[in-house]
Amino acid sequence: MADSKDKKTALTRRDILTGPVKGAVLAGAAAAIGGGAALTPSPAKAARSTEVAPGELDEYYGFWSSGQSGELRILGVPSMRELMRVPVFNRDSATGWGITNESKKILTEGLTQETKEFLAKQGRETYDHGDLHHPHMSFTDGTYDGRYLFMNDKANTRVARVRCDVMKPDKIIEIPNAKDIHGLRPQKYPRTGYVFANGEHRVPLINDGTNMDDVKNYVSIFTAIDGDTMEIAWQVMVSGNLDNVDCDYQGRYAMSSCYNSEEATDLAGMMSSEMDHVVVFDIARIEAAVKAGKYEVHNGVKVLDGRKTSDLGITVYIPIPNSPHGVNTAPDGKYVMVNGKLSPTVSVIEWDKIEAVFQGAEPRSAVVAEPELGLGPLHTAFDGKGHAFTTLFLDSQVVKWDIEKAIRKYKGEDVDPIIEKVDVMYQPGHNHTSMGETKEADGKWLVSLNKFSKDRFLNVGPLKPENDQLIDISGNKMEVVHDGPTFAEPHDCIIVRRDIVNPVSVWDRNDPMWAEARAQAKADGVVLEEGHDGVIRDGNKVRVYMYSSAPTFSLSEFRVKQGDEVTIYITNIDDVDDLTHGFTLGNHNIAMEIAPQATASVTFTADRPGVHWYYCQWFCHALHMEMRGRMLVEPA
Ligand code: CUK
Ligand code: CUA
Repeated sequence: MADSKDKKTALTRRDILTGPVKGAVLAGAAAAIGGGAALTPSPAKAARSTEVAPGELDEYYGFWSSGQSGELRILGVPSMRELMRVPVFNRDSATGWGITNESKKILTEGLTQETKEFLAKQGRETYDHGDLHHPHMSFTDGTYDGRYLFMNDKANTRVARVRCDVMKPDKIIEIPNAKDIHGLRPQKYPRTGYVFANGEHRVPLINDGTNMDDVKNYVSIFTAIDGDTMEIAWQVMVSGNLDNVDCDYQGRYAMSSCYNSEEATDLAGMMSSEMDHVVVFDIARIEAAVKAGKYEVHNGVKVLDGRKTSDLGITVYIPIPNSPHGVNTAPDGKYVMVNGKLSPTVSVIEWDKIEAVFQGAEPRSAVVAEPELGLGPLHTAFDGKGHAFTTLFLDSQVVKWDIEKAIRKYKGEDVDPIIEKVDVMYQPGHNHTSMGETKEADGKWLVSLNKFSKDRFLNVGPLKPENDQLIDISGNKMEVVHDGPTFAEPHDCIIVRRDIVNPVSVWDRNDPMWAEARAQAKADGVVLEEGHDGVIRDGNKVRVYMYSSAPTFSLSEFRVKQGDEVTIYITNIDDVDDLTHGFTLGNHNIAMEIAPQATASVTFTADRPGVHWYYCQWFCHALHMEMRGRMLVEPA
């Protein structure tokens, strides 16, 4: 029995980091890192408090991915309090996402025709899950503008947009031709603009089963989406597996890391070569090629050839050691970091040296530094003061280093770019600094999203939470100041100054979210805003309109016949901050949220004769339990 007693007798990493041996171990680590690394343990220094007192507000919004949970999460930073979960690719029991007509429309209308047919044969309208890795905000002039959040679904090859005014998705599109969207970033300048999305896995471009063994001709697909319309602008075929992406502050390029330049389909093959690459996309050259008609149309999308063998001149390939992963542009606008993953290095590329590569210069001439930082570098964040912070997955550390010193070292000077390493618990993937992917990086906080929590929390069984740690980077020494358990599985997050994000508290009655409900009501002579109610029969279709006003539904009962197709429209006429009602119809698989001034609707077949209660499931009033009514279904 591996119990906690056993653990206490052995020296765990936790003991090392908190116990009396800490100083000795850290001193040893300093020696191992070598000269220049100031790692002498400081006497307990008062880190900036992460405590945000009851009633006080956080300084930053954190937008967190949830990986295979499929939702977007909103946290307050620095308290790390989870504020909201925004269902996107998943289904949600609390809000009815995936149940209401309004959410189903968003979840289904962007699917490809082929997917709709495939799912229909499975008896489904849309995918039930998603794998959300990368949430990023829209930009204007190099910084966040508070309009939208964009995010990918790796599992079902989709990209979603969330409106920041109401924090709900308004568009979810499936990307044709590509397979499994992983890296995603919005254009930083002049604005978003494009949203760039990497199709990770290689498949035949015409993937109809006729050419499955022709592995050499598989392609991965880079997609540019118009962030305003959520339509696909163009796609580029690429050599190698696309992983992560970022773009510059000049609006000229996007850059994707590629592992498996070998283009193998098994692990040994994918690892056989020492060098992989990044691929750089020249946006103006691509737009010119589109204008000149140098594309093929596949599934309604313009696809250009940007493979190594292409002579279109829209991409260049820069060799990078061993399966690079994260791509992160520094806030100075000059450099972009490509994280080595299987190589202990981060390759620093100067954006200004890329045009020469397009004109024929040796591709590696754009690399201006390649510091060796530690084992398993995955992602890099910035403080806006010339420092970079890289996660070391295998070393379970974050390393702080000096960008200019790394460049000088690459030129041959005897300097050590590494400033400090801090232990994180355990195995970090992404990290992110406050405003760190904008030109307004402010160097206050760093979040390390750790894939393992092991012994950091009470044991909850074999499946453990992740551990998101908050690090104070405002001083000379990095200091881990908070452990934040999270459920599966934050890959990435952004930390946005709160003045940039300004959601509403009450919906606008004319919101486009329920435009179809409004149009149907109008056709039925019902004015939703005026709190009309009633039951309209239209053949075997029945439309039930009611409004909610704490603590009542305007209809305490309605009657339908077995076999009717029933649509229930509920408008919450309460105009009060935080007065959300709900509608749950017992044993019908129906529940939905109706926030102040919103309308929500749901359609089902009334196939269970008898009495069924509907009730409000969001506690809204002292008489909340009494907020209910009966659906009477007459037998056929
Ligand atoms: S990826 Cu998960 S740790 Cu999907 Cu951004 Cu690097
Ligand atoms: Cu309305 Cu509870």
